[in-house]
Amino acid sequence: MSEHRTTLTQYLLDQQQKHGGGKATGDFSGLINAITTAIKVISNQVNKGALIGALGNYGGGGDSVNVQGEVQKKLDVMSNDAIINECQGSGHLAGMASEEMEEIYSIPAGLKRGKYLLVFDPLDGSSNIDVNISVGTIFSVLRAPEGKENPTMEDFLQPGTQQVAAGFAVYGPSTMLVMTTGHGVDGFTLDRDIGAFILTHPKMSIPADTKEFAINASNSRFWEPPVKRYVDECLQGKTGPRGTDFNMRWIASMVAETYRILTRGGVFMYPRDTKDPSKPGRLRLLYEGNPISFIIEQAGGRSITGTQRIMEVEPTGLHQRIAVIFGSKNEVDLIERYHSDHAQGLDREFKSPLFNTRTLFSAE
Ligand code: AFP
Repeated sequence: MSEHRTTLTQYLLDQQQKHGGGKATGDFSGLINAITTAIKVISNQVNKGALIGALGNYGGGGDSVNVQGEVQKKLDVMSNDAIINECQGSGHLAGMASEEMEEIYSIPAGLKRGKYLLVFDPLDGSSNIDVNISVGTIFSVLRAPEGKENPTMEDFLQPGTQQVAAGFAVYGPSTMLVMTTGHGVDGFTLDRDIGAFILTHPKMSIPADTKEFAINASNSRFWEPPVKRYVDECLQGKTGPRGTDFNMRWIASMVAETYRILTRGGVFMYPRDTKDPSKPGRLRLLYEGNPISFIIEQAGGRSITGTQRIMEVEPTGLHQRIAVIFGSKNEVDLIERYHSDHAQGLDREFKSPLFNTRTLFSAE
């Protein structure tokens, strides 16, 4: 007899029963089904790649650039279209916003509106597509303002603590869906034979400690002192103040790093740096920082800018960037303390020759 398995559809019905307070209308479940249908479409497109002409840059001869000033990949646009097409007619949304679209997307006239807003990065890590490294989709569900036919951009500017749900897909050796509705984090694997997501990783939890960190070390000369101090100590390993060796990863695909951290712990850092002082970070708050932070916190981890909980940052723009440091709680606590020490001038003593503490990165 085949062992019992829970499909995403059954999971949503169970969650609706458990947490819907008897008043659930099925709207939320309907929205998640629409989003995950789009994710299946994207998974298929990513999986086929060159076979369907999905590789390379969008825009034929002249490369097209998105609102971020980054060259758009064909799959960026195809993934954005998949989400718009699958979700706009679901009847559960009052509007959408995407990394790939400068303005918010209003639900076309004639289509039923719903009570949620959907914010998403249709394809995260897209610089990895042509080299066949895992990429993903990130989404965040917010409440739409009641009684407002067409929400404005300002209605999307909600802090991460207001999220109803958040999730991401990783298009890797398996297509995985990871999601939270505020009651823990659950992981699903796409069974292509039946076209359904199966609950395979219930109640994902991040170990509080880790010996693995992820950061793009080519930016080290731009890092602020607390980050330099933290990474320096990790690199000193057993010979330094941490007294143990660390491992380093950098996949340049945040969803893949996030999934690894959910599975075995770790720390991901894309901190504020001096490379472009006009930008407080590389990653975007509304459709990367907030949804990933919601999942990380729900799995027992922490997610900060260095000095503040990311989910408490008051958004000021649809595409605003944010510094991102998240993962194993005790490690993120330490990084936060190093930022606090620096702000109070307490870390200067560590530079004094007395302590003979040499940084492996050139001092600023
Ligand atoms: P792309 O989607 O433009 O590839 O950016 C991916 C990303 O936002 C995040 O997923 C990675 O962790 C980070 O950028 C990689 O940044 P670097 O290319 O500077 O390492």
